[in-house]
Amino acid sequence: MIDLYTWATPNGRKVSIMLEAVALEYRVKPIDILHDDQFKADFLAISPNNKIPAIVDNDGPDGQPVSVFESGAILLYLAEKTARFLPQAPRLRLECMQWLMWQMGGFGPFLGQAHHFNRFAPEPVPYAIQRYNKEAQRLWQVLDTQLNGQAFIIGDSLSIADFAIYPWAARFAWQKVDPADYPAVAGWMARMEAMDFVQRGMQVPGPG
Ligand SMILES: N[C@@H](CCC(=O)N[C@@H](CS)C(=O)NCC(=O)O)C(=O)O
Repeated sequence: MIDLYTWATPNGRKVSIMLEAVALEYRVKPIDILHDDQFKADFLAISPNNKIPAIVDNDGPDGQPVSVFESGAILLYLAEKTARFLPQAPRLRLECMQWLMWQMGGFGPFLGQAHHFNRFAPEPVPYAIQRYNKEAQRLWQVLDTQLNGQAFIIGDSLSIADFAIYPWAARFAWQKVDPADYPAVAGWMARMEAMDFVQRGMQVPGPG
């Protein structure tokens, strides 16, 4: 059994989509980041950076419980545990790693800033709005180029790169992006949305 510490955010949903995809049994432990649950001592013991998501796998590599924080590390851990959604062929595996790192370093942190300045900043900050919306458009264009002519991020095989990127793309409205301007991404999003396990993962730990 895996305990998933999460909240209704793109980073959390990367992991719930993966858990649904591989059909591992898991329990959801909501961490309400709007009410500072992430700073409580028992959560800090699992997630030293005070952020969701984190997991505890009660059946870790040596049969003992193990905790994992950072969504990219969790996706890799689960992919290796189940031997699924991480290509074995060296070139494809390398490509998958690169797009996972691209998401972790760019199509996440910068979109998060766009979310913040478009929706949550107590007052409009035009410089920041312009900076992060422009970066969002650039990142979407990079993604559109990668997806052009192929079904998923890594050619025809669905991978943890798709699971990492999709929940961030799904929040396009917060980024002031119209998927219609990025047809390859729009087609890929439709393919992702159509999958049952993606739909289930996107509802964890609730709508929103
Ligand atoms: N690099 C981290 C980022 C995690 C992250 O930013 N989590 C946010 C929610 S999406 C969070 O817990 N925020 C709470 C806070 O900043 O206090 C990962 O991918 O796991």
